[in-house]
Amino acid sequence: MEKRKVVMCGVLSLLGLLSALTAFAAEATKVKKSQANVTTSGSLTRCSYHRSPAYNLGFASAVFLMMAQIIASVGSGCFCCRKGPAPSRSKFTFVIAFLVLLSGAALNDEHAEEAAFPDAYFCYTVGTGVFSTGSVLSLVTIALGIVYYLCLNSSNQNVGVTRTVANQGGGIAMGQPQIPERGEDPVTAACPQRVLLCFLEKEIEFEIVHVDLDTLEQKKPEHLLRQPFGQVPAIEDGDFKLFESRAIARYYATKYSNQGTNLLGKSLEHRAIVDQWADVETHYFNVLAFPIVLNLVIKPRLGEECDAVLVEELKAKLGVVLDIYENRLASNRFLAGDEFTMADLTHMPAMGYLMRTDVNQMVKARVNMNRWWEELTARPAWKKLMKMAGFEA
Ligand SMILES: N[C@@H](CCC(=O)N[C@@H](CS)C(=O)NCC(=O)O)C(=O)O
Repeated sequence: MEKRKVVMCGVLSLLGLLSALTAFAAEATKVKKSQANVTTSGSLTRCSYHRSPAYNLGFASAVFLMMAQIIASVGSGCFCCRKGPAPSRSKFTFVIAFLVLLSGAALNDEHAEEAAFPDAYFCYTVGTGVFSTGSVLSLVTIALGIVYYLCLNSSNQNVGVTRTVANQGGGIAMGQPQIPERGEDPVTAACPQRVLLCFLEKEIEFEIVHVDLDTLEQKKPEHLLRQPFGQVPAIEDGDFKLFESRAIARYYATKYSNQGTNLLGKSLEHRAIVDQWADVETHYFNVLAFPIVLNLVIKPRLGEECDAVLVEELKAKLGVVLDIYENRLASNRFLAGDEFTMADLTHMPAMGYLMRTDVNQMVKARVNMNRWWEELTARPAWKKLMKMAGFEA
């Protein structure tokens, strides 16, 4: 289990234990009926007792419980959503336990009350077992909270997705990027990979915040503030926020034009050629490559059926596009000329996935495309990205 999950479960268990122990202590020290002083003088009856330790203990127990509930909700990133197996049940037991503990505590405060009708008078003290019930309900609430937190934070090794947060201060070059170790959250989604590849080529320092597609974390209000279509990636660069992987890559390539690989081109004309082939990727290549990857890679992982007929149609159309690439690469080392640029980079994530399917035959059959792809995948930035994606050791 990840360290943060272990810490979270530890904190919640500790708070649960404290809540339960203080509630049991309140049970042991509560005002008993025999300790209430009932006196009658004339027509007036008076009930009085001193504040017992159960007042503070019951109150402390309710506070520990509330802290645990808030921490579990914040940790799950979900205050009022209904996903997961236990949210509504944990809220129900929380409310009951909280009210039982608070009202039990209140009935242990110093008390003095007079009644004019002795026959109708009743001296209220907390009944036996009230705090114990609160204590058990606290434990149940926190156990459900832990289950809920773990469910909403379970990471899927195959379809992990990334929200990328740039972590560069004041536009100052920060030297070598810090490559996050291959951990439990590999960056497998193609669009975030485009941005990461740009960071790696440009030697930009960054921090990754993973967004779990399996639990639809990308559709949560806090993520929609960054990406209103409920997708990844999105970046934060100080106060500046941006979504759309291609726009993000262009933004960083421009902002850090003086470091790492020049991805944008050297002259007005060269930049226009780079843009032209980058646009070809968006409008001719990706519209075919994406649904092929969806059907051949993503759907089978999710246990969904692949549309084989559609894939064959898409492959036929992709062949025409690849012929144009083959022709271009016959006289150019890279798509926009002699140098590796954004035009090549932007193809790489989807190409990487296509090459893991039988579409790789279509590339291998084209000599220049094959040579181009081998050169692209030999780049150190790509190798680092593949490690982060969990594809290579
Ligand atoms: N045009 C967007 C596409 C973003 C996109 O399709 N992201 C996928 C992952 S590659 C995603 O978030 N899928 C989850 C979903 O649509 O709910 C970009 O390039 O950023």
